[in-house]
Amino acid sequence: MKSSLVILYHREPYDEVIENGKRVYREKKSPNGIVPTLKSFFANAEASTWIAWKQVSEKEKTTFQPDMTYDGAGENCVVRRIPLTTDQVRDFYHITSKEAFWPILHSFPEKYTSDTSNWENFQTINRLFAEAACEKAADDALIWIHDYNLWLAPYYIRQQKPNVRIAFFHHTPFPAADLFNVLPWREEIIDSLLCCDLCGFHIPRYCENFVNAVRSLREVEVLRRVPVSSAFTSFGTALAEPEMTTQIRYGDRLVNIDAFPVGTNPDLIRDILSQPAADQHIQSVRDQIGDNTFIVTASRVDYTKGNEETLLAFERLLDRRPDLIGKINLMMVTVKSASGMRIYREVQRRIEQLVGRINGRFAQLNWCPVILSTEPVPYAQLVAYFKAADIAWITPLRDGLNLVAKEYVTAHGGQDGVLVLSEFTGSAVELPGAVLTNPYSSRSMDRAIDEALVMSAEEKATRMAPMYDALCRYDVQQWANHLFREARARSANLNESVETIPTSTADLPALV
Ligand code: GDG
Repeated sequence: MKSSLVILYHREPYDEVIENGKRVYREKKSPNGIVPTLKSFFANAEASTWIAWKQVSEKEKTTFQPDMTYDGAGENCVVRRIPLTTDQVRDFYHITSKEAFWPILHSFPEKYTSDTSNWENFQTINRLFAEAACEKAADDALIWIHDYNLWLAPYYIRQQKPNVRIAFFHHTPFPAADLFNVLPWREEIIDSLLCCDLCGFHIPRYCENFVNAVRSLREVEVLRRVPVSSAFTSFGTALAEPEMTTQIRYGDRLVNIDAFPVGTNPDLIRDILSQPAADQHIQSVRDQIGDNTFIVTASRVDYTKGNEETLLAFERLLDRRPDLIGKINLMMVTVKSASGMRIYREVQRRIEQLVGRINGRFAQLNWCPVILSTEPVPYAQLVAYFKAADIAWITPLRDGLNLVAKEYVTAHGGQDGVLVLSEFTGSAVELPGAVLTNPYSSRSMDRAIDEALVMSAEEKATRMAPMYDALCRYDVQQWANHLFREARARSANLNESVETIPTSTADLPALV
């Protein structure tokens, strides 16, 4: 049976573990993120395919069974694994994606190099994903592709399946056109994205950046521009946009562009916090730090995440405010990269060095100012830390969205807590009650943490309540629903859809 829904996502929808010498498939250890939501659509479709890559040895490749089903999804819900060798994964994921695309996407051109990239390998892997999608998809299926690693998949799919609906969601920022155009493969990437019916981004700024990049390279007609939804800040901060283009025509094709950020799962967070284990975690934090101010920050080890800037600001705070010595704790959970990439090792080394310096300068026998964890913390425990924390301090230099900021607000139920958030995260234009800060400016960073430390209980509630309400209304389920609703409304072919369709961002009232 052909699939009506095909999801292209780099990771498989389960954890694969070896138990007593046998391979078993388990629910993912981390219940957060978008996978559980995508999985519910995948499992509930009459027939669906989830396409991911899987690293195999040359020997395993010969006997590899690409298709599998798992308990909890119907027998017509198939996971297709694209077998990739260690070298293919390294070139695709750790080199081309992380040394060329990632720095450009996050506006770090000084860290960019294409010299090491293997573009042919990137093309091959994207083609393999596309071929698998075309083999599985019904002629009018919805094919939902995730992120820049699969930039070329729309092009290869469109060649073979002119009438499928292709929706692409970009999880990272889309940079300004003059940065994007540094990529030597810019035309192939843009030509591929122009094969989509719907290109989704977290926020209006990324849509605008995408359209500007398209217009610099191809002659397109802008069919529709709208004021941005009131869910987004439209002026006064780094990533604000007052208007956005939502539909363009390229040849005989209509491409819809839309901003719909990923949400959190408030039910899951509330459920975690209602368990006795959460109370125990929170109590244990309090037992250990007493009445001290507890600040939390969580991320992956990545130069984009601004952990060094947070640590430097914390060190300046302790220098400026001797009254805080012994009375404040910063917990930094920054999970080290599994890939062992050199650039991430350097970032981790620098973080560890700074933490060592701060603790070395200020620690006392019974007080350690910075608690660092580079190992992943179980999600339930992380949520308990969020709930226990007086302040979340999240200062990426660039971040597509930042779900941690949203999870912190959700964990506090709109009642208390302070979110200090970098203006250069996508969530900054969704969370106007945060204390916004510019991580490129020490003065701005210092001002923001000072403001957070003296904020009254009334002001905290006034800022947090509307953000919490918005996050509950527009959760991760709504994010996925939004895509399905919009993708269904779009037609693959201009001849079938001469009318321009009112854009979704103009009718996103649920977010407001
Ligand atoms: C990419 C984009 C965009 C963190 N530490 C631990 C842990 N986490 C969880 C958080 C959160 C998730 O991981 C991280 O999500 P973010 O959105 O903050 O960041 P990225 O991983 O960079 O995600 C980003 C996102 O895609 C979605 O489109 O927002 O901009 O870069 O859920 O809570 N989870 C566990 N242990 C930890 O130690 N279990």
